[in-house]
Amino acid sequence: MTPAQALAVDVPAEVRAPFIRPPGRALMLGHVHPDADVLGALLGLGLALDDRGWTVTWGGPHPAPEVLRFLPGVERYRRLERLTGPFDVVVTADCPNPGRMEGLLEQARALAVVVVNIDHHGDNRRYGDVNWIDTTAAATGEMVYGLLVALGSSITPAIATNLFTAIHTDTGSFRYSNVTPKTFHVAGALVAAGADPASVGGCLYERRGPESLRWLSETLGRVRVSEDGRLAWLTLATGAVPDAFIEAEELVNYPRSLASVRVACLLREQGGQVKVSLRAKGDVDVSRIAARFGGGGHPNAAGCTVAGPLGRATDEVLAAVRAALDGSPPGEVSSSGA
Ligand SMILES: [Mn+2]
Repeated sequence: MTPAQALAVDVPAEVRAPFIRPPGRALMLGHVHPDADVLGALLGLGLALDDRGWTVTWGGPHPAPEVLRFLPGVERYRRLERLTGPFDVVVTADCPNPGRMEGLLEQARALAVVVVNIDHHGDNRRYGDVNWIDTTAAATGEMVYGLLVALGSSITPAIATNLFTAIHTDTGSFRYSNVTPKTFHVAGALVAAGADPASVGGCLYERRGPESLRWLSETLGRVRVSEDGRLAWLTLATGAVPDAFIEAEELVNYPRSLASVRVACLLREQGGQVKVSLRAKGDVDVSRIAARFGGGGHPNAAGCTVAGPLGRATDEVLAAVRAALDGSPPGEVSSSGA
């Protein structure tokens, strides 16, 4: 197999079609609290269109978080309330649930010729005019790379950095079970195109503020582990540590990192509600647990929002996780992830 063959990605013609036309107007629409896969995919694709002469708007219900302000072009991603169209194409990325765009999708639909929904979540609700859902992709950024290759777009260092960062974060730095040979081929091509792994890793993980280790110790002291060791959780009441710190850290990875743990939970109180992050190591499908509370995600990484107070939400979620653990066969813990 030559590298070129290995990199070939099967992109359906209907996904390519909206972009094969004279330069038009495009909206790259993100969802609430955009992460690196959302931003990297939208910036990577949008910058490629921009390079081809398109007029591109980027944004969503929330701005890009501080920790991702290093992404090339991120200064063009804005908080959006009222959209000004028309748009020849609207792209959503990594967003299974249209409700997470808080009304912006409905506005966009009225202003757009076509909505292209690009995602790797199996529970995607297929709300686009074109729906490209590939659950074998480690990240939406990996899919966008394939689309750009299929379109014959040149991958600039700025585009490569965005897509590489999307893949880097969604794979837990290439550690999770979603990593395939294709993931490494795409990551390799992106590095060849100008993404700098040391720089991206440094920006993501080595820019903590001076207070953050104190907050981290405050946080780690709250991790609880079930008697049988299979379940670990972390609860954070409003104001326990700063929001910016929580958003900059994948705190659920600390309870997850214990050898005996099969499901880890982070429960974070926010404005009367509790945001729940669930992680599994392969033998419990946490997306099904999240779905019971109106959320969703991947089998090994999912989330939902539950009504407060924190104590009751914690009891409800842990009960659901315990039931799922009891329903799954005991056995060895496989190493797998988001
Ligand atoms: Mn993703």
